[in-house]
Amino acid sequence: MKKVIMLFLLGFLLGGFPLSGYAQDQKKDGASVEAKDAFDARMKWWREARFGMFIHWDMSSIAGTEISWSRKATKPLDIFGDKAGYVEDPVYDNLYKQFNPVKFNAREWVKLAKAAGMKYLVFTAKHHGGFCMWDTKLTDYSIMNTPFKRDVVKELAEACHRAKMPFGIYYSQRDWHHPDYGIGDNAKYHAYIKGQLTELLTNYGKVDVMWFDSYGRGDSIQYWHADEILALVKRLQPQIIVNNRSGFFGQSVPSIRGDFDTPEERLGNFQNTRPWESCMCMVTAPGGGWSYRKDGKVKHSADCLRMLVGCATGDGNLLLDAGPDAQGVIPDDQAGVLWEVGQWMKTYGESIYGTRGGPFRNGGWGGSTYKGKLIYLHVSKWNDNRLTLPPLKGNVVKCSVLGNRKAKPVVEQNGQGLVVTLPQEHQDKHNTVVVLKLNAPAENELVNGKPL
Ligand code: H79
Repeated sequence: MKKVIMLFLLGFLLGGFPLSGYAQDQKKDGASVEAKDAFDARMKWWREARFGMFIHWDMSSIAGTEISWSRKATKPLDIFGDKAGYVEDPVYDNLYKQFNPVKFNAREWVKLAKAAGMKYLVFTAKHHGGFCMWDTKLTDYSIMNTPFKRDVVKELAEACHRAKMPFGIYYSQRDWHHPDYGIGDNAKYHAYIKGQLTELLTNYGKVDVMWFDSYGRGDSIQYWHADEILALVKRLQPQIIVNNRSGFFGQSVPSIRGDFDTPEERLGNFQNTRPWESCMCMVTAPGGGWSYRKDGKVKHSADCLRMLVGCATGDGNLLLDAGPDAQGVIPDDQAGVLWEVGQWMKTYGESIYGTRGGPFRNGGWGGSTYKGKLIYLHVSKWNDNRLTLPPLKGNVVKCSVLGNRKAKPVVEQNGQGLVVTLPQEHQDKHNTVVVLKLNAPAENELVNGKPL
């Protein structure tokens, strides 16, 4: 009996005061700040992964217009208002009745992500339009009321678990379909969100990433109670990694900063003091390109690789987005780019995975990553056949070009700087990866943690 009471008390303590808080946020009450070691341990796989797949998908793929944004309705509280209305509400709101993506195969998606060299996957369980891609008991506006009737979140979670691919859930707190969001009974909407998150974080095994996407206007804490929601998420999945959008992103509140920053549709700046992840579309289309777009144009694989290298050299991750079609298939043009990216990663992946950005600050010439005693210079722009960088403390004991055994780069070092020379014939037109081996850990080159 005593044991039961103890356990109950412990549960209450764990629930009431989440032990896993945030390393960077010193709470004033001194309670429950996660130690740096624990934070680093929790973030380890994610940091090493560097590259993940984002998937935006629901019945908007039938119209081939932008997910949620193309629903013409006013978007209550949304900071951007109604700028991308294409589909009349009665049409958009009935699309789901025809949604029957019979070619959907979760394992194929995971296989494709793996082939691209992606190390985790984040899926839109619910976007701003409010349609739910799982078997939720809290609304009828879900995949279970389509002709398809299959729990897509469940199938994806299972496929990821089976492939040992960390699985993340995107959940939009904005919900332009729910009568209580922003304009109705806020307490009811708050309960709805908590109920849905409880389903998502209880019924699908381990969830590795929680990707929120902000509320519309309103105080993150007083009105939206984002701190309470975050505590619930952490209680249900203690090791989960949460982004910085659990509140209203127009308002920065330390207690809900989460674990990583989220530059959107742009590369993040160099930042090694706090993890970050750029989310970017593989497809370019007016007003978006996140979901399947019939008017979309897929980017070139070289552009996607530039984005990935830009993130890694800036010490961040890239979450590259794909938009499957109404059949449930990632279209050939997108799949082709993913495959090409994967081919590159086979040779050059060691300069991305498990590295940190630096010790040189990235810039017009390219950028660098490091791991142990190795520095990987990702050079996109040579000055004829030379690259000049700030001096290093350590000695370069070996220099080579990744994927090109014939190239013999020459390194000269002195107090003024470091000069790498490589004949043009060995320069890659997009990115030459030069490997410098030092006689000491590359991390020592940082000055008070800052890049050169
Ligand atoms: O899910 C993706 C976007 O739909 C979502 N976040 C990513 C991950 C997002 N929600 N809000 N925003 C992005 C910011 C709003 C951008 C906008 Fe627009 C620019 C709204 C109006 C102009 C996008 C482009 C929608 C219409 C045009």
